[in-house]
Amino acid sequence: VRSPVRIAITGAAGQISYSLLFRIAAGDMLGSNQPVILQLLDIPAAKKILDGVVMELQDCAFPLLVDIIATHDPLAAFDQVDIAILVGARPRKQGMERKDLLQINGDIFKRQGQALNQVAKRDAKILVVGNPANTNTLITMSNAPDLPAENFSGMLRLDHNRALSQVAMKLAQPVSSIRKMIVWGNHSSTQYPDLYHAEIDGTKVTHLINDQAWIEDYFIPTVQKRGAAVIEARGLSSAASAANAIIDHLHSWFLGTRENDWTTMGILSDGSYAIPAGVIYGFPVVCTDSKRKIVSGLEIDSVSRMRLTAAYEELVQERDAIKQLLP
Ligand code: NAX
Repeated sequence: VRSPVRIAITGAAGQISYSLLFRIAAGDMLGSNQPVILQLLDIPAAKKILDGVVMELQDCAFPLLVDIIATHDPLAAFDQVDIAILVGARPRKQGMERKDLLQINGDIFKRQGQALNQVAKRDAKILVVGNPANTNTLITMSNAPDLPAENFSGMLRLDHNRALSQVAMKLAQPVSSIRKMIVWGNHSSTQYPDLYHAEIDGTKVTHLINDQAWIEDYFIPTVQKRGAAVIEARGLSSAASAANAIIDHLHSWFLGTRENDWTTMGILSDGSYAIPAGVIYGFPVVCTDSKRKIVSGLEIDSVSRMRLTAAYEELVQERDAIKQLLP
């Protein structure tokens, strides 16, 4: 029997977690032979709800769920963790500027980065979901200097999955037939869902679609604005699909991407594709043996280049706005 993996989840009383925790405990993320310990963090004001979530986890009698810890102390939640999924953040309230949100949430991720640095396993892998996800990843990573930078990522998998589904519906093909999708840049409306490398059975998806207007006027904006469309329809932001993307992101990271394919992760830029080092940026990555590598050598045409640059510039602005949170 394998020893259990310790997984911290922050914002554990929130709506994404309500779709996430049960799937992790059921084995969807790390496989049906991998026991898990859930270390759940939320703020004191959410204690009663968190207690209820713990009751429901207990009531599922999941064979893989070895233990549950529920706490409002980051040092207890991150103690000896192998994986930390940082979901918890303050939602944007009416009248709040994006800048205010950056500051309030940035401070949460600064403190959580420091706590991870103190008590997480030295090879822990950290996924940041709370918005603005890319910049929060940078803040967390920068405040955890003893943990390797390559073990941090921001989530763009929901955007990646949204892009796959739009193409699958357009071509009436199974989602699994589509390979080599990319969503470059920021988890925001400047993201660039890039179809120009995507293939089905070795044929370029752009040839199969053969409709430039659909790509420019429908596909790209639909994927970019999907989060807002879900809020408009549901009155709440994406939750089950976000939880599913978390499962997919970590599944790919730990169990590998499939052959002749890749996925999108927000990772620290290293100069690849002429994106200067020092921001968390969506890149195509291949994962093997729990390590990831940016796919190299893809051609970027001039129109795509403008979109890549726009996303980079937004990330630099976000970084400038929170630079006092970076040590
Ligand atoms: P909810 O408001 O339902 O839940 C957030 C939870 O975090 C609450 O229980 C709250 O008490 C808790 N929390 C607040 N401050 C905390 C702290 N300092 N430590 C621990 N917990 C804390 O939000 P939910 O819908 O679950 O969304 C969570 C975050 O994910 C938001 O920031 C949201 O914007 C972001 N998203 C990111 C996505 C991505 O693709 N990267 C997509 C979905 C989602 O919009």
